[in-house]
Amino acid sequence: MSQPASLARRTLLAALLSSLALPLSLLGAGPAAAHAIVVTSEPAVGAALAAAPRQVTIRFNSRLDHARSRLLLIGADNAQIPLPIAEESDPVVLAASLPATIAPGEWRLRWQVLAIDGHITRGDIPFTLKAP
Ligand SMILES: [Cu+2]
Repeated sequence: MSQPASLARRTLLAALLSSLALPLSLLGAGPAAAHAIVVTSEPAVGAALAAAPRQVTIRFNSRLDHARSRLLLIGADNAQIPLPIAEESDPVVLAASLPATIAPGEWRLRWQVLAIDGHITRGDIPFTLKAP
């Protein structure tokens, strides 16, 4: 009678351990795998544009929380213009309209995004608007 009982206990223990193993392995793999980093952007890093873009678009490797992500346009004088995040159906894309007129010169697009894994990443995309 003790044999089946201890077998049942070991089976239960094994089941408990394997149910723990999945969340633990997800925790181990998640942070490194899911940080949002830029895949492509429009304008691209270092772009020299002849005309001011109407919209900026940044594509990431991970789904974003758009409500908790930010975009700033920073001029050569370090003035910061917050850009309202556009409604975007693609969960990995951050987009915003630019002000109607931006002056020729050096600009930086500063992004900060919250990925769905809960981690915040940020970076700059510098570009130049050439004088006409
Ligand atoms: Cu992460």
